[in-house]
Amino acid sequence: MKAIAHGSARPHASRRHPGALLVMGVLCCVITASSAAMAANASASKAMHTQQIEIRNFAFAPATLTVPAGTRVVWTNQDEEPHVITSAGSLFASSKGLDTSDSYAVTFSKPGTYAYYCSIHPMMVGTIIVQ
Ligand SMILES: [Cu+2]
Repeated sequence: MKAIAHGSARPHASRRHPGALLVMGVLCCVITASSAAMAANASASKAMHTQQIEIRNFAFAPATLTVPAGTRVVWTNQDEEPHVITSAGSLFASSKGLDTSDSYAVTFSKPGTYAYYCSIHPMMVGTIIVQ
């Protein structure tokens, strides 16, 4: 019993120890958090390289899309009608006729303004601004 009572003087010593462990734990958390943040950044920049454009109700959404150079733009037709992505001025290759749920992808590596339209429904227009 006396030994346990004597041990009550120890909490000072044993307190320091958990403190050191806590510092190590915090450092460990900081390192883990920063590598998690780096991983998140990596996936965010990867996601930035693909942008989706929906074709719905005879319109492109968004109609105007601004992207950094190197971005892959993917059009997906959500309409029952077929659509054809056609570059105004033939700056990029035209798609084939896109049926429902079909996609067409173009990677824009050079900065510029790329107007396009649907060759079946020429009133459907869109613009991609590559920076
Ligand atoms: Cu169309």
